[in-house]
Amino acid sequence: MSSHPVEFHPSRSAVLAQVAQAAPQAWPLADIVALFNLPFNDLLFRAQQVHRENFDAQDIELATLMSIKTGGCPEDCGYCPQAARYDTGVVAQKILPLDEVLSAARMAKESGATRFCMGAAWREPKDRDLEHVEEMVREVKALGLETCATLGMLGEGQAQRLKDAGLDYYNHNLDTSPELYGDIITTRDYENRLDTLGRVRGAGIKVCSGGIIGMGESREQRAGLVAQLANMLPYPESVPVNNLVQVKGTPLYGTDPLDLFEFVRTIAVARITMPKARVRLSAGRREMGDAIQALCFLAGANSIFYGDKLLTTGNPDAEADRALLAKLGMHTRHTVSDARCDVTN
Ligand code: SAM
Ligand code: DTB
Ligand code: SF4
Repeated sequence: MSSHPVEFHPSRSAVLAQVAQAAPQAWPLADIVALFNLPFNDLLFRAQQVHRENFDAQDIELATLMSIKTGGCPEDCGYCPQAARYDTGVVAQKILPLDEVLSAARMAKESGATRFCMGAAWREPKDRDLEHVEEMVREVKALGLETCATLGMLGEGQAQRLKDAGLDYYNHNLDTSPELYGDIITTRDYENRLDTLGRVRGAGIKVCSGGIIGMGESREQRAGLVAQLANMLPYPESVPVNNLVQVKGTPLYGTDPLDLFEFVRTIAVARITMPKARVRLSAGRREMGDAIQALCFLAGANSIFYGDKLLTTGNPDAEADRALLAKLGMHTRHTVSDARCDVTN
């Protein structure tokens, strides 16, 4: 037993913050802001160079997303149609039965997806809920798909249970810069997010973490989000960049839409600062059109959500995506292993 009284033990996040202060940052904020400020063509050229040094430039990962538990969430995330407190028309549902999830996973695999992401509108999973998710992970993995889950905050031991079930990735977004976080979400804080990411890492699950842009943040705040991600040791293996999908009834509905060149810049900066990560062109593709998506691929995005629905909002049809990728000469992986995706920074 420890000889120290419990209250003298610094929290995991306090220790991580001290380590972060002591260690030189891989990417000081000013350097990230300077990348954002480059002329557009210079920024894209640099991003494409970094991309080609680390990936096959034509390779794209297709991940299918499924909402395994929709709506009724107690949190107050200002962007989210699934928060119970906003009147968005999303109908709350219980966790889906295993067979429904498995038939969707089989269909996803048949249409070319290599990764299956299961999302739940929870603040955190109860241990009983986790048993269902563990079963889903085991069975989806047995189909030969990579598995990813996003279930909210994880408590002690929960990440390990998911790892033991065969979970490859856990998605848990930082969503925005630390300065803006409290304006968007009040029911939890940044430290809670970092603590869960620490547990995921500690259990040996690959980290999928990114955020949403277009929430009224400044360019410096976008750089602040990238700085948080890029300075993690190691940085996430997978970085979703979502453009806010504005849903009527949420507090962020009506926010001035982001200039989409700024979205492309954010992808490019993520690629340069996290060279081996899968940078995921995530929510908001339906509103982008083919040309902006092609620029995102040029900027280094190499993963998309594939299938006509995200969690509760729309996504381009699979057929439209196949046509776009064919037009651009891009191809998908048909194996689940990709050694170069492993982050060893
Ligand atoms: N409840 C869990 C959580 O918050 O971590 C998991 C599900 S939550 C819906 C997963 C992510 O979806 C959020 O972190 C956020 O980045 C993204 N998201 C939610 N609503 C969005 C919207 N309207 N536009 C873009 N991204 C959104
Ligand atoms: C992520 O970063 N984006 C996805 C996935 N991770 C779970 C979710 C996007 C949700 C968009 C709003 C909706 O469809 O409800
Ligand atoms: Fe709940 Fe996640 Fe939506 Fe926030 S983002 S309201 S935690 S489902």
